[in-house]
Amino acid sequence: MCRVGLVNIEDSVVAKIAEDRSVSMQVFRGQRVIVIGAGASGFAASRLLSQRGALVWLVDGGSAALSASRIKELEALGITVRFEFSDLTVESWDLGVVSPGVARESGLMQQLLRRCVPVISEIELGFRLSACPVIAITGTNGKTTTTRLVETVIRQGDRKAIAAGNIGLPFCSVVSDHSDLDYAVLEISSFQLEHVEHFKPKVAVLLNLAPDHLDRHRTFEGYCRAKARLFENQDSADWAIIQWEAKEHLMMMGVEFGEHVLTFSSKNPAANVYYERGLLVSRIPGWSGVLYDCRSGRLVGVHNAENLMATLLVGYVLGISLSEMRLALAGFRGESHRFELLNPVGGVAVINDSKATNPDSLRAAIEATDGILHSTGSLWLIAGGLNKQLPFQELGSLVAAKVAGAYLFGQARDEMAAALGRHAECFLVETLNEAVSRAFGRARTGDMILFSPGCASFDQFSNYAERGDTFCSLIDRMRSQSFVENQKSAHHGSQFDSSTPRAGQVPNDGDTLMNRALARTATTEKIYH
Ligand code: UMA
Ligand code: ADP
Repeated sequence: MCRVGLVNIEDSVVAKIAEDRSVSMQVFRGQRVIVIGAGASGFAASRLLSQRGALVWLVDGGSAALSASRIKELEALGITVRFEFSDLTVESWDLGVVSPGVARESGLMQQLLRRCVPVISEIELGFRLSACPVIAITGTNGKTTTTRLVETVIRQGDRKAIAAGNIGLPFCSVVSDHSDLDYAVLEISSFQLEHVEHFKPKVAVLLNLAPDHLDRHRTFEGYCRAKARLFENQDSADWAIIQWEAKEHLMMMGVEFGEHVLTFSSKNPAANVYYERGLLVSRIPGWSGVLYDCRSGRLVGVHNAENLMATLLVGYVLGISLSEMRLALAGFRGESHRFELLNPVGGVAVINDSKATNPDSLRAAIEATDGILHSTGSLWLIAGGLNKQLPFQELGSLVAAKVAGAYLFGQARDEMAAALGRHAECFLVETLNEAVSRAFGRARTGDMILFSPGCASFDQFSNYAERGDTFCSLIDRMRSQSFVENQKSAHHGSQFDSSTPRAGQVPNDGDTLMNRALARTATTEKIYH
């Protein structure tokens, strides 16, 4: 039984969850289960299955994503770990459990599907073996932020909740290690929804839909249909919380929703909760009026207002009081690498938004500078990386209106310049290091440098976090150079051209640290007009 009183979800329903799923717990005992993909999900799924009495094989078609000690840990539990394909043909399996990164087309999956072995996702397995209500959050952008927000709001007071899923901690790990949760708050990717069967969140949230992961889903429609699977098993005891525009889109595709649907929107005041000049306003009977003033928190931008609206609606459905939610949100600092305001350098504001890995998140970041960039300041964008075959053309008018110049690096730089070069000056550079140096060469006091790549990181970095950390280190270096130059300035004030103050107070003597850095990169630059 759930320990908190739910206003809108009946306690009897919550009690039944444990009952229903305890039946399915028996099902795995003695079953021969093959787990595909030896990464975090595969490790967690194998361990959980072994705990529940299954005979488990963990196979991987690539190199080990697990350390030798983790593989040993699994082998000690009696789990067979293999990195060859050939093993599959000589065994028979009752069930396959697939990691999210393994596509249907992969060799291992094809072998199982050809042999008609039923396959479920790691999330589905976790769901079948868990005993607490699930709050599931998906969308193209904002999943991690909203998952953390919801976890924070639920934990305010004496409620036990853990954020898991695509956020990094596999749901199966949570099921193995925690039996006393009030809620599991799951960030759910489109990949994780590909092989669900009974997955049925008590509260399902869809934040937005924009093109992403088309390499895996082939079309935007295929991607949207994968996301819509979040709602497919919901019934009259469950709740769907959906961005107004995403709901309209899915309904046009013929997707149907259950009885309890709540909408939110930053653009459409017809939604149950909407955004109006910094305020989040509800029109839900019995819960109407201003819910939250976005200016009282630390999250910047209309995109974050949408994340907050979704969070407040989850809290409403769970029966958490507004005062409790406001208290929780007041302390929420945001996640690293997501429109993260760094300390300014030489009067130039700097934002690290390394987690922006698609054009829509880049759009959100440029729009979010509105509230914080001084009206006379210029916006210098640093973007690029590995494009996921997504279009940048639609950003043209926004870039024309807001961006003074863009420094483009990585594999996608030519493509981005071709799309945006008519709308703003675009400078092609080889690396992030060069982009930072050149942007600081142009930025003046009152300007802003926005690092929002709009692309994946894998062409030059291991992941978005390494890319963001690299950016922050480069900014730290700029800051210390700025300090040195300022010290020099204090001693030789006349050396500096005070009419054109620049980031780091670049001296005009032609031989400064900044100028030397610029000289190193000048040869690689092309300018698009
Ligand atoms: N592998 C195969 N065959 C294949 C593909 C992969 O055998 O065809 C093997 C690889 O060799 C590797 C293992 O599978 O050893 C990796 O499995 P995985 O890619 O599913 O990675 P996990 O470590 O299990 O991490 C997954 C999610 N990864 C992906 O969806 C790609 C993590 O999301 C998630 O945090 C984790 O489960 C816990 O739930 C990451 C992600 O990038 C952060 N997600 C995408 C995103 O956010 O855009 C969807
Ligand atoms: P996800 O887990 O879906 O990738 P994150 O919260 O990690 O989402 O944010 C990823 C990127 O998207 C960041 O650049 C962030 O600033 C941006 N972002 C966050 N919320 C939204 C939203 N609701 N709409 C558009 N962009 C968003």
